[in-house]
Amino acid sequence: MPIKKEILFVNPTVSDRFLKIALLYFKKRMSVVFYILSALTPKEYIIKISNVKIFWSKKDFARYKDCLVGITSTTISAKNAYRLADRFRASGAYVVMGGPHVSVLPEEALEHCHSVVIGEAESVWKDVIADFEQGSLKSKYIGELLDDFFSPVYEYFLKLPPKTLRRIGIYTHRGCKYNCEFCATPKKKLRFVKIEQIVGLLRRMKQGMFFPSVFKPTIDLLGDNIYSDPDFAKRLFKAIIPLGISYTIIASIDIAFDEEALMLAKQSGCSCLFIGFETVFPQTLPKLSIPYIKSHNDYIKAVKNIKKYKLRIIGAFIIGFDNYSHKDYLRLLFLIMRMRLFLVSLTTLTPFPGSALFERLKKENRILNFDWDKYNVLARPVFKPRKMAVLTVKLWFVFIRIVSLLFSSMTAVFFLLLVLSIILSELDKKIAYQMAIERLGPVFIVK
Ligand code: B12
Repeated sequence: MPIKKEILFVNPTVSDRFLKIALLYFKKRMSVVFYILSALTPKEYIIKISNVKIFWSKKDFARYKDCLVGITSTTISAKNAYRLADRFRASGAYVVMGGPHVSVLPEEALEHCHSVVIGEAESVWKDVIADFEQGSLKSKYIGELLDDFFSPVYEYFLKLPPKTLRRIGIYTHRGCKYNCEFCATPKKKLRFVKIEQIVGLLRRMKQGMFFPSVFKPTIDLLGDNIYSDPDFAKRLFKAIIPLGISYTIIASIDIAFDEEALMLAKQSGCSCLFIGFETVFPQTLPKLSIPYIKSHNDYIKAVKNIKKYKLRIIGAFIIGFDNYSHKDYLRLLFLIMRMRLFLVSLTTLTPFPGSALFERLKKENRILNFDWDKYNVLARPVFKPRKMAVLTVKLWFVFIRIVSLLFSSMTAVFFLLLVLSIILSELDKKIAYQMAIERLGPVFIVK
């Protein structure tokens, strides 16, 4: 088969209008996946990345005839991902898909693409490239979970422009010590990036910044839960202290009762903790049923303790649990009002394929909709709640959303910044710039 040594990586957008706008904000952020795959691709390939592009023309598809097109997908972007895959495949491109959604439902994806990478790609991407060159792409590649998944790509990342690195953020670990029923990637083995590699990348990120000691870069330290291993978290915080950066991090609530961890987090420049409180019934979730949290009232103590160290909190709550009555929604509302968080993230309980919740609700015949566009966490539940109607849950969602916006300290500023940054990122001609660096092989961001 004729092939061109050119790859287009696509991060598809979603159908929901509100989420689409929110994702435009994240357009400035780049998915780490494509840089990992670029690092593992032979240097002679020309690589292009398309991040949440909304308008596609016929030419965009025709351009990649005989090329490899890699598309990532979550559940809410799955339908868009499939639409794009169909059009690329029809235009003569070789389409490979990967990501949490297609890893669970590879047969569904194979109706739209040539190959699916199931699980993590680091161990199999070289085989995909070799088979593409031989004209013998397999339908499925099953990725192993490598313990040291980052070392093979570290040098590549270290050579990326600091601005690009800042847009990607740093993945400090993969996996989580907890196993929540609603998690779409449950029981993922816990693995960490070496602390010296994280520090190396953070140093690189600071390069070229205007007075980095004054205008500190705010960096996202990404991963499921940094407090999965308290010892790792503390060693990491200590190592970051001399760097003088500001960062945000995701952690489970047990960090609130570890004074040493909170102090080190503050000293090392942590500005904000993203914490999943999820429910007013903490004892029903393993990750919240720690000895310190006997009821939702103990959340207030946890929040106070974190605030003592002047750390901000983005608190995540989920609407739609089976055991919620109207009284419990009111309780949740008052709880959010009392907590006075920096920002409140409110989502509807969504049974993502791959989660234990999906399997349970499917068995109970309670899933109402398998249209993935509807799995957007902000809409009405896609399953039948036990105690109330779907619409009632949606109304509670809207009501609590509005009130919680009024009671989080950053809401107005956040929305202003969101709108501003969308406008700025659209005006930013530099989005279509070439990021080629010698010896890395060219990587282009396409509009
Ligand atoms: C960080 C993060 C975010 C960040 C993204 C920041 C960024 N710069 O990309 C933000 C805050 C924007 C975000 C938002 C959302 N997120 Co999120 N997020 C995560 C998190 C914690 C890490 C994702 C990540 O990048 N991991 C590191 C990369 C390297 O891993 P990976 O994506 O799995 O990719 C590997 C393989 O899947 C494969 N692969 C992936 N794509 C491709 C493509 C090709 C071509 C190939 C060959 C291979 C391949 O290779 C990669 C390397 O091994 C995950 C949890 C998790 N454990 O994955 C949740 C997760 C991805 N998010 C999830 C969800 C639901 C959301 C939201 C809907 C909102 C929410 N929960 O509030 C939004 C929607 C965003 C969207 N576009 O769809 C779910 C997705 C479930 C699903 N089936 O769709 C996850 C899995 C959480 C969970 N455990 O349930 N999220």
